[in-house]
Amino acid sequence: TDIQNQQQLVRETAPVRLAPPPMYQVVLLNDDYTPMDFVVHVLQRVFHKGGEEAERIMLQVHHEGRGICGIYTRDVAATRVDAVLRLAHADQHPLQCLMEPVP
Ligand code: NFA
Repeated sequence: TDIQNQQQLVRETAPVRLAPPPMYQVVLLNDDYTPMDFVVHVLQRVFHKGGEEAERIMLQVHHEGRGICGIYTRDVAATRVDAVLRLAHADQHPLQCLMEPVP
């Protein structure tokens, strides 16, 4: 039967190994105008960070110029970048956010 043939194929075929998908880090950039509280809010809302972690990332961006919000597949990273930019634009903040491939 078809099912018996299929089971035989499954047994005799080497297991398919998929390459892991390319990953992207979402990066937040510092600026002189976006309020710290707003950045913390964005990190909690978009990246599901707790208060302490959100504060830590915000301060890293503030002091070092940039910081990683998370590492995701391409679609998830792009959606989160878009969410950040929309929230910032809606409140007229210049906050910038981008994604880059993880080496
Ligand atoms: N540098 C901003 C300020 O002093 C705070 C900020 C942090 C902005 C992280 C953007 C990203 N208000």
